[in-house]
Amino acid sequence: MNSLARPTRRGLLAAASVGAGLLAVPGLAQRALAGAPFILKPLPPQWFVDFGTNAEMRWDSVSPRLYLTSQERLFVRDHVATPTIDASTYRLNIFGDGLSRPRTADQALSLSYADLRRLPRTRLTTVHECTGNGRSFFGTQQGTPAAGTQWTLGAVGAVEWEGVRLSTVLRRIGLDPRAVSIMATGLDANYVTGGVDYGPVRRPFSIAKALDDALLVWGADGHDLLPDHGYPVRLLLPGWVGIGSIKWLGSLEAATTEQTSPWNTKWYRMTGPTYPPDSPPLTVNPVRSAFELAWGAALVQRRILPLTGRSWSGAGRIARVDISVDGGTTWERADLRHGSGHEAWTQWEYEWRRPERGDHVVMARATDVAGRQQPLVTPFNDGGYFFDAVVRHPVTVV
Ligand SMILES: Nc1nc2c(c(=O)[nH]1)N[C@H]1C(S)=C(S)[C@@H](COP(=O)(O)O)O[C@H]1N2
Ligand SMILES: [Mo]
Repeated sequence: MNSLARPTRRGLLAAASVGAGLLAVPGLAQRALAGAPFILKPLPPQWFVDFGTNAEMRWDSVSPRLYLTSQERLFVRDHVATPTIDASTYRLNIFGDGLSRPRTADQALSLSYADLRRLPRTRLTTVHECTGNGRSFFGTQQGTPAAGTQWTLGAVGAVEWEGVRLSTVLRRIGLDPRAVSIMATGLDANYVTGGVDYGPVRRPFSIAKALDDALLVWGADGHDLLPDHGYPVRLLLPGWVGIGSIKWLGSLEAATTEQTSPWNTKWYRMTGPTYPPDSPPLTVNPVRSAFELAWGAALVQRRILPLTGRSWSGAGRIARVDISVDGGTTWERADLRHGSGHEAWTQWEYEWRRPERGDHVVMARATDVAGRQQPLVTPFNDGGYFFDAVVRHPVTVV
């Protein structure tokens, strides 16, 4: 029977592809042995590369005609596995000494799914991206592999979210003016790795971000969130590292002191040879670009060969994109397609004139409105975060 066969295959696939490292984790090993999938939505191989607990979108499956990424096409990044949460019993607990009337966890203000959905709703389109997007290129392009999911460039999407501004919620509850940080904690199982239980996935963020554009999200692309993307409710920190957007949001702790979790001290900050030991937790995403092409795509020769793709930045819009079809020797501007009404990623097109038959390396290099330009080399960091260098994309003209 199909519904039984699929989880089994996925469970085995996941176990095989992640290897011994993850199987040392009891929760994951049990799940794999039980044949349960980590990710619940279908991951057709023409749309996704399946890494077990993670799955990346294939850029060659992206239609140049569609600006937005639907949830069914969006990458998934789970530390453990997607939980199934009942919206009718779901609660978001808000507490901390940073509220104008301080509350301990036991005294938390508890909001139901229905309470949240009654709040004033807003829609916002953002680029949603994993901090480790592009990680594989530290190895394949720069010769220094970084451990972690070997994403190419598909751990990203442009999503139209629906929810309520966190500032609306916090203002209604009342914040202490001395509050500086908020800890967001997920309801998924504890993250256990290398024999250490790090507790539930959680990461603090600044009050400034909370009061600026952070959202409590219950929908995307006009539908309820899918379980894999945080159903019933997730946090969204626009433009910031994906880890900040805690899925299956269980609690928010507002504090008058800086808070820490392994997700802002041990992971998701820069460590390694060229970084100081006290480098700050990562926040705003860098600038990146991708062609809407398979790796090593075979392109049929014609007089003018259009190349399409997208560029994006955590800091704002894309100001310009330069394309090279000769491995970086010469560059020409791509045509940017603004005016889609959205402010997330920028679609572009380049007309490759008279391409010769044979192997080529095509490259796209973006600059954002903040003046940040993609470098040609990204300095190595242990976590393999923020690979923002221009990717050397091989193609063959046939
Ligand atoms: N509770 C919880 N929130 C989480 C995660 C997680 O494993 N558990 N993964 C984070 C990471 S690293 C990323 S990149 C995004 C991925 O969101 P998506 O799976 O909806 O694309 O969720 C973030 N929020
Ligand atoms: Mo991530």
